[in-house]
Amino acid sequence: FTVETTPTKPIEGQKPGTSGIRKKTKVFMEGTYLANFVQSVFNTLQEENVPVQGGTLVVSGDGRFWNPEAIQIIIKMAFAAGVARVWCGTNGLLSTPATSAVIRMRGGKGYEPFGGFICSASHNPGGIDDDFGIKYNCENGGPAPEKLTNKMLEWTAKITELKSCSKLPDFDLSKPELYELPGGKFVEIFDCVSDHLAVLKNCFDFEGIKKLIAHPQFSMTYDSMCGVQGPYALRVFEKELGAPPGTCKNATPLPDFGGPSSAWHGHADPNLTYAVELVKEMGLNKEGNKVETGKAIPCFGAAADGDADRNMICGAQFFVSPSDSLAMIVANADLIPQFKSGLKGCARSMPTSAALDLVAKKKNIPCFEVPTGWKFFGNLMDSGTSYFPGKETYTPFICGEESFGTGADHVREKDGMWAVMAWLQILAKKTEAAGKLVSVEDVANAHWKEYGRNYYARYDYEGVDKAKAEEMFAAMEAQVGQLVGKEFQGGLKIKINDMFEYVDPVDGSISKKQGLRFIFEDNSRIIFRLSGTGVAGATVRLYLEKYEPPTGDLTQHQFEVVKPLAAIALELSKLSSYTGRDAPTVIT
Ligand code: VG1
Ligand code: CO
Repeated sequence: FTVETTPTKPIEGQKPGTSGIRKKTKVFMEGTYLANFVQSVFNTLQEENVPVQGGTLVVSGDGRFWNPEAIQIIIKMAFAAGVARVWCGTNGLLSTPATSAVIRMRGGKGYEPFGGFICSASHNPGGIDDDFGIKYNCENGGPAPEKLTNKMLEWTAKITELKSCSKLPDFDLSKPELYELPGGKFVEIFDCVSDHLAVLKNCFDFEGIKKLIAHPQFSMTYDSMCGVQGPYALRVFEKELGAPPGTCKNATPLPDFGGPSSAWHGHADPNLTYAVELVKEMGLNKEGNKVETGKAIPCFGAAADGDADRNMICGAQFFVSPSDSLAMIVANADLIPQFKSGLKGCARSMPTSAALDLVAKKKNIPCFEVPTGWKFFGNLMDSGTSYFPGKETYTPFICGEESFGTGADHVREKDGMWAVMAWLQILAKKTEAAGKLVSVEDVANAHWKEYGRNYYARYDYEGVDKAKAEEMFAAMEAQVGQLVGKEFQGGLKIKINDMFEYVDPVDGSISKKQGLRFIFEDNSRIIFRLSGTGVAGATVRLYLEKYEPPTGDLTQHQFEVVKPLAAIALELSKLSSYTGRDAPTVIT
């Protein structure tokens, strides 16, 4: 087969954001939009001496609209770039954490992949009128770091030609198969679940969790929200762990994640606002308040987003905030076999609550604070760690974000399934030790009694005018430092007011302007950031946190507790006058 070269011109705005590039699907479908970006990635890799020639590349996605077409385009471009083997999950499906597992672990046959493309806009809605996206992950299985994504952006601005083996026929991705092409090239389609499952089996005691699931008083529900998690959930929960049929809801991946007619309007984003079916089944409403359902409420409930790297954890009529979930998993890490040699460190994104820091301090392990986005955890996890069972270099590490992302160094992505298994493992061990069923709420209450509670909420102002939002941030930035010492209602006094900047402790790279912080003397925090995953206008994120010590009132409503802070935040930012908004679009 031959390589066709066609001229092209740079397309503006192909800047990778917090996690890959995301645009309206129709933008991706137009002309050579996708091809321009993919070629820019290959050009970057070649410049960086990544062994693309003769190498192995993973190409899959979360099953959203236009995934199959995009995958065929990428395969043909990959061969033109010199790739020898392309690996795809069945039906072109691989969850984001599974892609990471495949890149890291499937290479045992002498074909270590140099990286992978994930066709996904993650928690953004999918469909012809919604969002599409693409992320590139490196040979460690993690998202490309900023120094690489910056080079990709440079290439998108100077690209002149595209290379593709466009005469090749499309490949049938529907079942496991090895296609051999002339010139020693291969396309291999393999079961999308097994590699990730094998990794999870190294992390957890499946037999112990099985016993919990079989406990006569235990019941659970899991909502894949029509994202890519469906096949993984069915296999892990219903097949491996013996949960009854029907435990997994919305477990067939759909190109529009259920679309406008679904209860979550095709927005497969597991939180109190969008995970409508789960929230209802767990006897809650979108404020996290208890609601009577007239039905038996499961003991445990969880959900995943479109590409299954996010998780939401609930007990019966009980919501666990993601920052708390992270801290609670770390606090109980000794119950998880993965950490049997001891947890060596942990990390959180800057806006994530400091609940984790309290646990790390008590356990005497290092706790890192990185900018928002999983790519910043990679270097920390790679420094002195490698997860290949049987090798001593394994140095376990747990990371998480307030945005429903939790994971560890078994892969280099946040992992929705891992977080759920971690909770089930903790409940299983505690139940075994107590001789009676221990609930999610029991674990949370015990945690708060020991460490105190970091009441937390995030307000999102979606689709605001970008120029206005930038003006608002510029005004706050201009004032940085001047507000220290200023006192607000309730005696709250500003201790630190800065723009968060991160120096990577491993490679020294610097990331500036990662969010405005107002930290008060009692360690309450107000943080402002602009989202880097949206496709229309700008999204302002406002993060609010107030700490209550173990001796204080631990039973209040998290959204109520932070309201006075929200009032101060609006005063500090003049958000209403800049954006014209008097209420957030989503509170999580
Ligand atoms: C958001 C979250 C961030 C997360 C990112 C990708 O980014 O805040 O914590 O890592 O989404 O998640 P931003 O820039 O919009 O705040 V996913 O599941 O969409 O890959
Ligand atoms: Co995601």
